[in-house]
Amino acid sequence: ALSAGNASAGTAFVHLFEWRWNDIASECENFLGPKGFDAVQISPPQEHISLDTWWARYQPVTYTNLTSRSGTEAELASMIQRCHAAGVKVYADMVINHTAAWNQGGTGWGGTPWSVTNHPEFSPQDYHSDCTVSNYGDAYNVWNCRLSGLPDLNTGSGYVQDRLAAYFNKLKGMGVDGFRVDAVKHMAPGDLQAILNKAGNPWVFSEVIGAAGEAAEIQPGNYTYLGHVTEFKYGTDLASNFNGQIKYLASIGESWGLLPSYKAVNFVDNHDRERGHGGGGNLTYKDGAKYNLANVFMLAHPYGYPKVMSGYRFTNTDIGPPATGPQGCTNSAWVCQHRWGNIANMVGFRNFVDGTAMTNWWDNGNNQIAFGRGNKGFVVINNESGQLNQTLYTGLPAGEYCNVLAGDDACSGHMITVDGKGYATFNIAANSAAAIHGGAVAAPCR
Ligand code: LM2
Ligand code: CA
Repeated sequence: ALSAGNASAGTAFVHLFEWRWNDIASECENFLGPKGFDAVQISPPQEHISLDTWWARYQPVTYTNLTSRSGTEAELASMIQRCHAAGVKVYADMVINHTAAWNQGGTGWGGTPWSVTNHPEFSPQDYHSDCTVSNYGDAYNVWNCRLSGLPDLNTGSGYVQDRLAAYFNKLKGMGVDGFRVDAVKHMAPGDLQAILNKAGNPWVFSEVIGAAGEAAEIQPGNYTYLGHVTEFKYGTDLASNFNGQIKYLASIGESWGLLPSYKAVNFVDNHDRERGHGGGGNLTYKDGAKYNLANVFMLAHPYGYPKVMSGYRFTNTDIGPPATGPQGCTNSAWVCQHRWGNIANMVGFRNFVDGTAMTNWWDNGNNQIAFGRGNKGFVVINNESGQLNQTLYTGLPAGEYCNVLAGDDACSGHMITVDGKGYATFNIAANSAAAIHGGAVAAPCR
């Protein structure tokens, strides 16, 4: 957590996928901090292969030269400081299961020559013997063979663990607050545990994609003792219900086979899923209003530690980021989901209602729902193509509340009146939502 003097502890974070360090620093100052985002997940900061694909970032060339498409080590260090000053934590994406493979060799982004048989930082004995990940019924195969042909580091070796821990420690020394660990399903839990121990046990969330029918040892629940774990089923559950009937979301949570809420990093989509990599079935920015509403639901509902995806427009699923940066999200080549008014203002909602349970659920038996968070906030979601007109019990104290989803600024939208008995009337257009909370009320506007 950040030290005293910073914004209140937050509850949700954003992945600024393929953003440059300098652009992230500005975004922390101009938007993420003011809107109450807890943290930003950044693209992998290590040196990677030179190729105009986003997935080049997942092919490490060195762990010591922190020069990447996002910028230099000095720019990385400066960004971390500027984000901290804005009250935003930084989570680095750690690709430690494997090193580069593409074309068997080349020159890294930072100028380092490399090849599969002569890696700049590891020797042949630092890798598992060559075999292919091919049988998800066999944990040994998934952990110790090559994922997509990528040379598989022997993460059980003390030497390899020391080198990888040194990478963690370097980033920690620069101020990184936590880590997304990539491809954790492809490492034995004990291997990652040893690496994290050598790195002083930082806050992490492990990327483990659960799938029925696969080996028990590689399921997400086997990694929760190391920290948070990605909950991929959350996003596909949201998609199937937003494409079906959202009334069923009344019970989403552990009873749906999801990880315990306090261990889960949940998301509507991520950088892989929006491209159909590693599976599909998620809503993405291309789904427009439905995607927006799914994010509103995620941020309003108490489950998990949600992550908002924010990337760039694409048709080709391999292509790297636009040549010019987002420029404060004025460059439309970037989607900037986190700047969509509805999504960002729900971060403020989530921060305000933090610690309260879901209350006062209402639905129309179909695709209109509403629920409260204790007596602090209330949200109404209309996932139908017709208007919603309802007077609902909100549980909130009487007052004039700002509909934080009606305008970019919390108080520029429409006002919603909660009467002395806790009821309010909502008139909500098709495929949109309304949200009110005690942190955004009329006169004085705060
Ligand atoms: C992940 N999670 O476990 C990342 O979230 C995912 O984005 C990564 O795959 C994966 N692990 C490995 O870090 C991406 C991408 C792959 C890509 C790899 C390596 O989804 O398509 O594979 O990064 O860059 C690419 C080529 C593939 C090729 C491989 C090796 O698409 O055809 O395999 O590189 O050169 C021969
Ligand atoms: Ca492995």
